[in-house]
Amino acid sequence: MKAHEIRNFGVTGHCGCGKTSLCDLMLFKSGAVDRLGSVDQKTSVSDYSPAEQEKKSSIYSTPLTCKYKEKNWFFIDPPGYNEFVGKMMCALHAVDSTILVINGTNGVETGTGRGWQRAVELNLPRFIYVNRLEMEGADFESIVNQLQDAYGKTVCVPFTYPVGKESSFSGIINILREKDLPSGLEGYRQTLMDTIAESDEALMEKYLNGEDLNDDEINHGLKAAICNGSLAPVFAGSTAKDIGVTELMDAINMLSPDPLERGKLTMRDQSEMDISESGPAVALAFRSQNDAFVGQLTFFRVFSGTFKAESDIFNITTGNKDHLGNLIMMNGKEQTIISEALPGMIFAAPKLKDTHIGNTIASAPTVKELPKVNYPAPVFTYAISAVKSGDDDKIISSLQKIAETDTTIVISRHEETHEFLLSGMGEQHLQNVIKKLRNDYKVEINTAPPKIAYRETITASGEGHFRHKKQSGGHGQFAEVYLRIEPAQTFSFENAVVGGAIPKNFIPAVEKGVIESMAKGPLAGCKVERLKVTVYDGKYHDVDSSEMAFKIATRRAFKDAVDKAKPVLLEPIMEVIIRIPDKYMGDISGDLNQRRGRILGMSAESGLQMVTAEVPLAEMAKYATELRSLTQGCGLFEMKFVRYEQVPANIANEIKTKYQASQSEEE
Ligand SMILES: Nc1nc2c(ncn2[C@@H]2O[C@H](COP(=O)(O)OP(=O)(O)O)[C@@H](O)[C@H]2O)c(=O)[nH]1
Ligand SMILES: [Mg+2]
Repeated sequence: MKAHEIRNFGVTGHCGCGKTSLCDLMLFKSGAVDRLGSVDQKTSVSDYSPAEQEKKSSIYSTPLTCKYKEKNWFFIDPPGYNEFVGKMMCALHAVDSTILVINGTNGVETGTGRGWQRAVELNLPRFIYVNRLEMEGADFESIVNQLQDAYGKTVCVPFTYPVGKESSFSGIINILREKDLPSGLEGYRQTLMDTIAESDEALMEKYLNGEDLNDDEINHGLKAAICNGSLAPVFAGSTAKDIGVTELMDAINMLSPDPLERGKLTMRDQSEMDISESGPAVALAFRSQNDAFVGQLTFFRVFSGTFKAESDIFNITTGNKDHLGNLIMMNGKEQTIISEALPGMIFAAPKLKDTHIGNTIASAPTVKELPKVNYPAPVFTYAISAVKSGDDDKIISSLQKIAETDTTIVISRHEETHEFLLSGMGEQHLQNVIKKLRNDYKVEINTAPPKIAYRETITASGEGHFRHKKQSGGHGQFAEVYLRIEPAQTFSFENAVVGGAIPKNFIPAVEKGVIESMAKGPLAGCKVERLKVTVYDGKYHDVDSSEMAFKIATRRAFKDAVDKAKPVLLEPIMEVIIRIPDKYMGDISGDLNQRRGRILGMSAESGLQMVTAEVPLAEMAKYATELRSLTQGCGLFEMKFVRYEQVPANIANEIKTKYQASQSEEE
């Protein structure tokens, strides 16, 4: 095998558009398998795991391989569901181009927009395959219009065109090669020829002189345009009827880049590295798997150089050494042992000690790290606890194991609420994690909505006073403190005591008392912030005063001051970005209103509507699930914290009442 004979691509698109079926058909047509796999009959080469067969849909990014007309293909079939978006993003870091599959009856969907956008961000050439055209209601022309509106009129141009429609869809016309092109399609040929000419000056000159371009020139121009993103050729087809797929496969061979044609690699530190078969070897770990069936496997994409079996490697990301034993070429669950892995190849390595998803491995320690793999931030969180006490450590270590194979799972402990949090891409995503904990790790957890980390502050100045005096047996306790508090941007503490009313050595105790009080505010037991505290007077007693006495007096004086300073509750406000098909706009904005949200802007992006809004976190707890049902699974969202804002009075009162009730219960 030679690197320039390798083609490496990922298949993307909305779930259910037919990605996996296309992969199965391509494997069959290439002769890699002698029976056509089927998602529906649970015989798919790609969706081979029991969980995928049960679901009849992809859960993992499956590496596949075949030889098609002299080219060795390595391709990845990632899952399309929102909750698996992290896996799709990792997979796209491992490929050289993409096939974006579109459901011919549905057109551009959120999964389409996301696949397109990720490919653009990663500079991946895009081939578009409009599938299911034999179905009733499928309309190629209107999908082309949609694509052109969304991604550019001269970018998404039909390369093949359907003959017949719906049940009479019987074949395709090749726009560039067809001798008697129907007159309505002339415009597409013209656009393609213009694009080809624009890709290269010599071609442009010839073209403008009215000379015909030969096949090599046409292919050269097409490939250049596809590689620089100015053309995303659109293919018409039906996987079910095996129409249009051969043309797509031939185009992959002829028009997609080989692994040496990426130019230079731009590394994480922006330095550049030449790609070659013979230089230092570098690869990215894009998936890891540790399940009962195959044990631990890490999947890599080689970017440059050649990795050998039984060789030492350097994990550039962690700085540790590791060792490659067997190199395995994967085709679904089929494993073939290989002796070396070239640029463009995808291979798996068993039992690596210390190499995780996103890590860069290399044959030499001086190789730089590959660009960072960006994962989406989690959007759904449970507060978790062990069902059986004593299981805590086991739960954490099991979750860490699971998170190693799924980068969108995050385990954390909240600093303010002290809860253990399990975060992911949606309720179903986390339910799957819990199922895995139960079945594979034999531990059970309770889940609850996470507490909101409210905060408290004051809106006016206030003074507080407390005299702590206690006579208990021997010597007593005595301290008296006067505090002034006022709103400020950040916290500060000032000592304004004159004449030694409180001796200097007790001032630190006063400050400590203030800081301790601020950890648990009087309104709802939350962190208090944004205020300046001044101690300006007090009294002490030679024998009975102590640090403890001053801390106690300070706490009570602080509460007294806060009560008088018009205290309010603050809540975290999130910036929320929602991507939905146009038709859900009305429902989504109405729903945001109900959540006390403020819409900041709307715009079209990658064929979808993008809504930017600010919404209190308290209203977003179940949004992942609710957006799903509002949009029939089509909506996507992401959110990040922006700032704290005052909680409206009616809601603040509810929170305070609840807190006071829980306090009196405790007492
Ligand atoms: N009618 C029809 N169904 C198809 C076609 N391609 C795939 N399907 C069906 O669409 C469903 C989803 O296909 P799958 O390949 O799992 O989609 P994925 O989620 O994109 O991987 C399955 O039931 C397939 O049999 C097609 O060309 N025509
Ligand atoms: Mg699939």
